Amino acid sequence: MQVSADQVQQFKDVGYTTVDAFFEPNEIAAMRLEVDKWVLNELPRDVSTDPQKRQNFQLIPLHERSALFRALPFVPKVVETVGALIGHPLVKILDQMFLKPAKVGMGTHWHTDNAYFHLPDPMAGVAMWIAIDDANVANGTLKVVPGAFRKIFTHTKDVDSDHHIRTQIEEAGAVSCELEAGSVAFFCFGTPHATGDNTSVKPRAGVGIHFVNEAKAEGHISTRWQHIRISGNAASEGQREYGRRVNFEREVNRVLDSPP
Ligand SMILES: O=C(O)CCC(=O)C(=O)O
Repeated sequence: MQVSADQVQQFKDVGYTTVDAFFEPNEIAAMRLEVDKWVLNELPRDVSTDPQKRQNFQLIPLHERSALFRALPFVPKVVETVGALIGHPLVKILDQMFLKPAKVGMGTHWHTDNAYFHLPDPMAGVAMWIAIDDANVANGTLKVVPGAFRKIFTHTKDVDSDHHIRTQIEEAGAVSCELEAGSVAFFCFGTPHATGDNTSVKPRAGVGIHFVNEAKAEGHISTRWQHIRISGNAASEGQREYGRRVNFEREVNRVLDSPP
């Protein structure tokens, strides 16, 4: 198992935890190549409202674009870890990539995921945020507010983004999650989080994948979201949803063998 009992306890107590080197170097190298391919094909969209000033590129969903990311939620270490945090049966409801270009990369303002997903229990859902590149304060890594996941935060339209919402946070209580590429942050749907501007000279990408405990969230998962069964009796390794069993290792090798 990739996550320790202390990390699981931290998640349950304060609503987030981080796991260093969650993915192997070859796995994160393959993810990086997928991001390069998307950028080459101009798939990520700038969602900022003032692109002359700052830009925030987003690609959503990923599973339609990438067999690698289609398979990733089914990887045993992902299933075990997410299951240890929120319990089984798991469904994946969203996958997306954020890319902050060098110098002009714009952060994503403070929000909780539950402001989008509306689950009665904010601990019934978790986001897995994967550092595709080394993520630090200078390039706007993920920030979270520990221990605030049961509070209700009012959200309003984010005027810097064409579709996001945001809340206001007292930043003094926030923690920056500095993560090397391949490391991961897990935070529950109630945890306020944000990313900062990328002031560095290199672009920085992160992937967010959202999971829900289907039993705890029964009747509350909107049909707006994906519904990919990852664990439990109805899970089929992707056969039901994609018509074929997924295989992450196969996709890692395929991507590494044919870079864009
Ligand atoms: O990477 C980002 O800029 C934002 C990620 C995020 O807020 C999310 O996945 O919910």
